[in-house]
Amino acid sequence: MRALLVLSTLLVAAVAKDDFVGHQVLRVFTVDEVQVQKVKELEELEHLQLDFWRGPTQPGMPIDIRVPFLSLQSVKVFLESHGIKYFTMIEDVQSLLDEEEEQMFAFQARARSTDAFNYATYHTLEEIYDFMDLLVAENPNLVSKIQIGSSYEGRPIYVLKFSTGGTNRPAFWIDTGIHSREWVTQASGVWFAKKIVEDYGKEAGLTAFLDKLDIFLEIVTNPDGFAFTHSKNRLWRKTRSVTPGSSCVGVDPNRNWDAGFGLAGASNSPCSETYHGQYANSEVEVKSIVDFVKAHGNIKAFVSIHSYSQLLLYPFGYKTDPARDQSELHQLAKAAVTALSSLYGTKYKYGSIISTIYRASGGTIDWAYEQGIKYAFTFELRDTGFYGFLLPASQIVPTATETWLALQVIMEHTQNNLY
Ligand code: O2S
Ligand code: ZN
Repeated sequence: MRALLVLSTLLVAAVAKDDFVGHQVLRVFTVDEVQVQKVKELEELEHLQLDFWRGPTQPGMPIDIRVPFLSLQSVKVFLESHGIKYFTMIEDVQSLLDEEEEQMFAFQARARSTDAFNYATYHTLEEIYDFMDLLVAENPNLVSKIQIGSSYEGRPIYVLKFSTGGTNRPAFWIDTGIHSREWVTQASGVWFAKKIVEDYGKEAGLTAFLDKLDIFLEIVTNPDGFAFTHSKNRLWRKTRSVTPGSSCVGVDPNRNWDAGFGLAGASNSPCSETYHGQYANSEVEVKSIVDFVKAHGNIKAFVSIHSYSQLLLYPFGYKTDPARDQSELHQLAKAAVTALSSLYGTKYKYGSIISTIYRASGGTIDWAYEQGIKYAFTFELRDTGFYGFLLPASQIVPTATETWLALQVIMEHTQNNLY
């Protein structure tokens, strides 16, 4: 009986989702470099199991940390003893997760067309993959689905191609969801796909664009991670690959590209959320894009979408040198952000990665830019931290809609400045 009990407890633990009861997200404010260093010391204490939603950068930049219930006391005492100010931004992470799950279940019905699809709720991997098939079936002359590879765990990796013909036309790349927990990004990717088929032939700008260029859209760029956010841990960021010799799983797919790979701005530790992996392109989810982009050879813009913080960023992340096209990229970012804000007043900051958030090496758009793809941008969508990764589903459509305005500016500029 006892053995049975132990066994069933183990089984439940293996199958059940991780819970975040009593976990809080603290927003921490540092005033000087000494305090920043103190917070970095916290980051090194693996037993606390802290999850830095926004890592320490310069003094004055807010730091967001998810703190498990059992670490709350020690973290708060540590901060207070060093005179570091903070407040509790999310009181109980689990209660937000419960609301999110309830919302998803209320809209579970399987859509039989993309018109019936609910864009205002979060979806599972299966639902998004079904959506892609519906979209292709409904628009066979505009949309096709390309499998560019298989994930570490064997899931197909799909890219949607929007094309009105021609051969190897100049192309515009968009990916969402490379960090699996950034759910508003995959949800926005779905919305963009529908928007493109709706507007083609109706809206002059997009129609003209698609008469000259193709669009590639990878909605679920990290399928294993995404499946894991649904089945086990809503806050999983990395891939799900196994590192020999470590019990920690996953590589940060935004530190795994061959651009300043392994330099400052990524972690050597397999347990870190920013672990760069054993070598550049070790993650098949990254390698599949690299191979695809190289084989294509005519991609002119590369936009990689993350959340959260409301930023529009361009290279570089791994070095302070300005990009050769810095002034053009800066002007373009400004125009894009202005368009985005025009809808609901959502405020974005913009600039190079390293000057705007932090040093980050091995990143997607640094690689794209160094491949000669001039219009390389990363978005960090809503919000600025009130919900962080747990953005309520009611904000999906507004977020996607305003972001589309910014994308249109970048698309039009790309179209008018083909090189
Ligand atoms: O850490 C990250 O990968 C950031 C973006 C980088 C360009 C620094 C995402 S999570 C927004
Ligand atoms: Zn991200």
